[in-house]
Amino acid sequence: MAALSGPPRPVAVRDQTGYPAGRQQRAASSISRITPLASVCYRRGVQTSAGTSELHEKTEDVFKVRIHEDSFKSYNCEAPDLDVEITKEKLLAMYTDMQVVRRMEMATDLLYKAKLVRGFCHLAIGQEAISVGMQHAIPSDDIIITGYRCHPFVALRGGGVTAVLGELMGRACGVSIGKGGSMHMFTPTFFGGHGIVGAQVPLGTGIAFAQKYKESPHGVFVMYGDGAANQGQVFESFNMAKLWDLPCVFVCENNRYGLGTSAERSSMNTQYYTRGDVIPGIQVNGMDIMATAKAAQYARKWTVEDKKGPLIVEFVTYRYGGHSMSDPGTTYRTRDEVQRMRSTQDPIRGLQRYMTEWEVASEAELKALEKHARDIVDEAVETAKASPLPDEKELWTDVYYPGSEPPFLRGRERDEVHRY
Ligand SMILES: Cc1ncc(C[n+]2csc(CCOP(=O)(O)OP(=O)(O)O)c2C)c(N)n1
Ligand SMILES: [Mg+2]
Repeated sequence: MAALSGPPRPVAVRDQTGYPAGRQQRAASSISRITPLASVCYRRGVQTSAGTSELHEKTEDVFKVRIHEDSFKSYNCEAPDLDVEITKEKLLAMYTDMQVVRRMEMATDLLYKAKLVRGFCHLAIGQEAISVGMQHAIPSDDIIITGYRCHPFVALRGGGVTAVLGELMGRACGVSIGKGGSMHMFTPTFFGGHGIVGAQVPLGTGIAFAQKYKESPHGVFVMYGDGAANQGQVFESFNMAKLWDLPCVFVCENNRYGLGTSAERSSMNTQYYTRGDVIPGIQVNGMDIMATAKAAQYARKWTVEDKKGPLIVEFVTYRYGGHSMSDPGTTYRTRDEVQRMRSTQDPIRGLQRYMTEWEVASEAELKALEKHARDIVDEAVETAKASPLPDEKELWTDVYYPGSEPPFLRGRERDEVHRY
């Protein structure tokens, strides 16, 4: 509510480096302690301010928009063009979805602190323009696979909010019947949720191979973080994907930090869109939903419709929280930096600016949508809390693909044996 009623408009901070002021200096000094500076490739990236696209023309319910000229960079390909046409209906749907996924993550944070969610838990607050932008840009039956920051994708791609929260609380209504918890969540078009850094990249490449083999019309969006980008298996996947020109978009969510360290301290080249060698890439302002949606559309056309093989899409974004619930996220970056990003580059506030300035919706209508999102999440929290724990028999289900089970399965103790 504060974001809607409060006066601060998204400020068009033209931080051409893509990094908040002061960070370069701090990062450079930390790097110099551990590695020769010469090995660090640091180039200017896209700007990452939300709310910098401008309305050009409006006819009835169609908005012709020009994305900010510093929103894309490209490597071995043309950058996406800056013009977008978008309907009022789409803008309203995007806004609602962004509010819902943020509220869902905020509810998860509270449930975790109340010890109703346990174990590992990674929130995507601050990165909503990516999941929601992609969701609205690609067909609902294209496939997405990601690492641990997966809750928004599950909710958006058919799982729904109750099934995410139920799964996190280990309840029977969870999308994996409460047996998986965070990261172990799937829908027919979302292949998880993976806890081993980078492991989903070869899996996603394999799924893309299957699409090509079956001559399916679907693309696969394989997501990974800036930390995961240094994994060997990522480069092996790049190799195979290009060798066979698979319909595979490699999507790097560069939120500038891995687990307890910054991208500059861990990557010899922080321009992740250039790291595919002969695979072209684009770098995208990951805080402006106009840019993220446009980039996802461009990538799909490149890989699926035009069959040009894989493409790397690097979204430059920011996570407001730590890596996981056990990381306060303030030991390797300053509170000021987080605060500055929240108050000047928030993706939801950026979209709010468009909605009011382009007269898509009044402040009152936006407040009503925000309340609607809050109601959806509040109701989902109550439904999930009321859901029972999974039945004990579920311990033995979903271990093997139906029909391929062995005669029996051993439990925790030698004499605890289940016969199928
Ligand atoms: C193979 C492997 N190595 C190390 C870890 C521990 N680990 C978990 S997340 C992480 C960093 C990931 O950073 P990034 O890919 O940037 O993702 P972000 O948390 O920023 O979304 C590490 C090192 C792991 N889970 N798996
Ligand atoms: Mg990261």
